Amino acid sequence: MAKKALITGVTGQDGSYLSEFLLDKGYEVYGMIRRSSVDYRERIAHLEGRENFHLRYGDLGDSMSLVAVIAQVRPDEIYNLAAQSHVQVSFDAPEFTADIDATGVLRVLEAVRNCGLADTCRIYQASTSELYGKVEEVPQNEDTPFHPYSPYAVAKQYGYWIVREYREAYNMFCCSGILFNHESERRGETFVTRKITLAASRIAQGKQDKLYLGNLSSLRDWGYAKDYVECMWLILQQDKPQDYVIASGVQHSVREFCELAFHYAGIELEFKGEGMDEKGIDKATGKVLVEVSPDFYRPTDVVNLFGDPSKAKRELGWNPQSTTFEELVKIMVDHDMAKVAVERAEEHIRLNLEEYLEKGVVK
Ligand code: F7E
Repeated sequence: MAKKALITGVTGQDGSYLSEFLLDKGYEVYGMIRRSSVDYRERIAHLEGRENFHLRYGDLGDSMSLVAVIAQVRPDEIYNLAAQSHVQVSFDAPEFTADIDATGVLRVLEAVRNCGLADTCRIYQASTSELYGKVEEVPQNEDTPFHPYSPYAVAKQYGYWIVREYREAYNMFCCSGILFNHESERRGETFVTRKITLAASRIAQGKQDKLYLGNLSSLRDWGYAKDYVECMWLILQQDKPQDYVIASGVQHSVREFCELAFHYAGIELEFKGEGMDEKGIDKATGKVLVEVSPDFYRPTDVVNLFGDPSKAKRELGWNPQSTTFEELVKIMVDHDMAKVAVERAEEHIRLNLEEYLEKGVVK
């Protein structure tokens, strides 16, 4: 019998890659989605209708729906990826963030217990490097103390500890993957990497004049999301439930990400000035293409994330460098250059059609 996996947050970047990964492994995959009048299923549209891929309605804010889905699916593995995952948004919606990212985790664990699956169902919790926050050591590993530095991180810290508590109190097989930033061509457009690769592609093709960013000096450990979902699965295949840091082990600044993305889009940038006056200038034309805006600064910002993935390498046999930073940026820029080119072609066709309709060439 095929194993059954339930993925919350299936419509997100990680949910879509994990679904593909588990389907390839022969799993029966159940994705949990929320009812919405807006279509947000773009990332999983290609999977809908596949024999082993099913969607069920449920919400981390609604215990009854979780119990109903879990009782019906009776999963062997649950991947709890659903969250309010935007750090900046968590300052504007802290209560909602706490409800979903903290209490939501508890609701999943309790639903599993209430369905009588505590001894058989393994649970993966999407934890985060944001727990290290205002970092107390560099690089960060599984023993580094936490210092959460946003409402998002504080909520996620509850999620992390409640998973540990259920592991110890009820002997449940539940684990956290402490994932550092992981990006891809499917990344949401308001996270800094995707915002940059899309803007670089639009600027290179004459569809945007400037990119406004916040803290250019912020340091991150960026990996490829497609590689990271394999770890989620590996963590649940171990003999003992444990938590793991998943990171690339390489650190870059937002500024460096920007320079490389523009380079792959065919523009050589150089940064001049400091703080709010820093600007990214096109070396060839002297035009200012990147500026700093206070709108993208956070009340408290995490500025030095750098993961040590030694344990994952050693115990999971995982290669943190199977996609390098340079390859990641290139994959994202290539994708967005093509996306912008298609948008331009569509716009061109639409404008021509409007003109032909006006002139009566086509009716
Ligand atoms: O910011 C700085 C910003 O929003 C990265 C989530 O997946 O990873 C993600 O959280 C850095 C921060 O991701 C802009 O201040 C500068 O220092 O791409 P981000 P994040 O906050 O690191 C962790 C692991 C998670 O768990 C989260 O769910 O970039 N930054 N200028 C900017 N950030 C944004 N978004 N926009 C800017 O214009």
